[in-house]
Amino acid sequence: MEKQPLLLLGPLMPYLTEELEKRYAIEKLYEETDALGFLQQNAERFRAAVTSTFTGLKADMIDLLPALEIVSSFGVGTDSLDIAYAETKGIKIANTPDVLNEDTANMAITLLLAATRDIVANDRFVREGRWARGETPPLALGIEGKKIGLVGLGRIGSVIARKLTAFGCEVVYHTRNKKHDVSYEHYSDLVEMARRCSALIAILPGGDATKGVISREVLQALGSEGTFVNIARGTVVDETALVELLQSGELGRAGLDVFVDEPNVPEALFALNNVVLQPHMGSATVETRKAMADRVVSNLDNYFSAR
Ligand code: 8YV
Repeated sequence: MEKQPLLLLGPLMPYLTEELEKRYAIEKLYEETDALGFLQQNAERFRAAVTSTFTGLKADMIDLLPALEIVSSFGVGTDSLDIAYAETKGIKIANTPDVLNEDTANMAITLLLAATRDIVANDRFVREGRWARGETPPLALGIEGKKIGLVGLGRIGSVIARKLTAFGCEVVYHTRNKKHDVSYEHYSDLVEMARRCSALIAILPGGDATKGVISREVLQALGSEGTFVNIARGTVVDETALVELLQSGELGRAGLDVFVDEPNVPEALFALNNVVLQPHMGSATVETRKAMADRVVSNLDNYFSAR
């Protein structure tokens, strides 16, 4: 039976490309020197496409693919996908939720522990020979018994909450609406929650609705003994304020996996000893990325097996 044509909008991990190639007649738009010309000649062939949170899916691309019925996206975040516009065209958008919850939550916990225990600064301390020269690093911070505020309590946030509880932390959360199926204390006022917490962990969706939700005021309320962890999107925090407050010490520590203009990270952070930096590695383990890839494939297989 002839394979269904499938358009890959951006580069994918090799395993995913190989799995798709077994099942579909794939075309790699990102390898076309004249992508627009290619689409003008071939768009009608594609009922399905694959993208990722990094490549995204904007209205102008949707308009160039009039036969599109389904787009399977590698990643759980949908802030780079124009879902509303896709829905007006009757296009189904499928992402890869759930399979990345545990490892992304583990990265949040890792960043919290690495930041509060000064892991990166003390690694540098040893490598620079300062310990051998008789210097002693400053005491770090514990998390046992501390109040940790989650900004967002969705699938991943709920796993973070479970893990923090196992570490003996008191979990509280801020969401627009209180959740009635959880026992954690809800704060409708994020500044108030920040004021009462030892750390904040951002795990809310990216996009216009959450842009700058973690403001300068929130970070100042968290304060010089506070720790901010971002495992969500760079856009959810006032990044300029974050950098300035970390530089001045008005914010104690940070563990950051995401940034506004990835892969470009504010260089002022590089010299700081009170921040841990990661290149958007939340779900980036062998096991989880394979599970995400398998989900991208199953999204498509399930769609076409029902038609
Ligand atoms: C991925 C993510 O690493 O799933 C998401 O939304 O941010 C991460 O899990 C990345 O976006 C994959 O492109």
